[in-house]
Amino acid sequence: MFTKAITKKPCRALIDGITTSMFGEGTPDYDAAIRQHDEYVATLRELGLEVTDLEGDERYPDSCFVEDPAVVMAECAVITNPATDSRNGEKHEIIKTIKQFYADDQIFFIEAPGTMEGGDVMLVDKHFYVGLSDRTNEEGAKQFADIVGKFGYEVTTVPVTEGLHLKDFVIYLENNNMLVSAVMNEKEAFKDFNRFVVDADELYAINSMNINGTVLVPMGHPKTQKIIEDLGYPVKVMDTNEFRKIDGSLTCLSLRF
Ligand code: CIR
Repeated sequence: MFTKAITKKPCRALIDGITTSMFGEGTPDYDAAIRQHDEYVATLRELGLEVTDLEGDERYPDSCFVEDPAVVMAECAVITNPATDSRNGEKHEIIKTIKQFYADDQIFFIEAPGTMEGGDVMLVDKHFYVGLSDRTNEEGAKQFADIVGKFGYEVTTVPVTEGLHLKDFVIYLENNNMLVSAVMNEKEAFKDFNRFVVDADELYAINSMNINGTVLVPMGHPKTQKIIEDLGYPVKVMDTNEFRKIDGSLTCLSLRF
């Protein structure tokens, strides 16, 4: 069960967020992004989480995507080392909030030349799957494995070849169920899971998010929504369209623990 989340409001500089346009074209609208973010925070609260919603930070256009500068779990928090210049400083900000929830000896760091972003980190029980991507390198994954290994977690690395982060292409829904892209469906690492392949025209909906049994699904993906509903999960449809324009999806907007 998740009891807490950290979120951060979008800033006006969001329009300068990094994008590959892999999921959508255009420039985010700040006011619409604020409304969508407010709804996201309200939904987490409705689902029982105590949410610390931080103020926007104009120095970092992508800083609402708090999932990337830290990875949190019951025993510890890992401050990552975001790979891009415009995002790297986010780690110095998020640690201030992490320190409200974790003691100094529970906080660890990925150090250069290691890079990592939380969007590449997926937890299944006591097993982390870490995407090797443009944002997370082998050295980052190795440092992460050394840190979390002390707490009994296993780590398996998975190459990310289709776009930004691992969790854009595979997500764990609990109960051994996973949403996967056709590419992730072929990975040995995921062979023992019940895998549900999401159609290419709905790839963005792979990044759905199970919060204490309810699955948040991005608006406009009826086939994926049906897969999730047919599995028996209550679904809450979320509008994330402004974040989607800069490669942002549901999990990236929070740290959950
Ligand atoms: C970036 O390129 O870093 C942002 N525009 C999007 C980050 C999305 N993060 C995530 O999925 N964890």
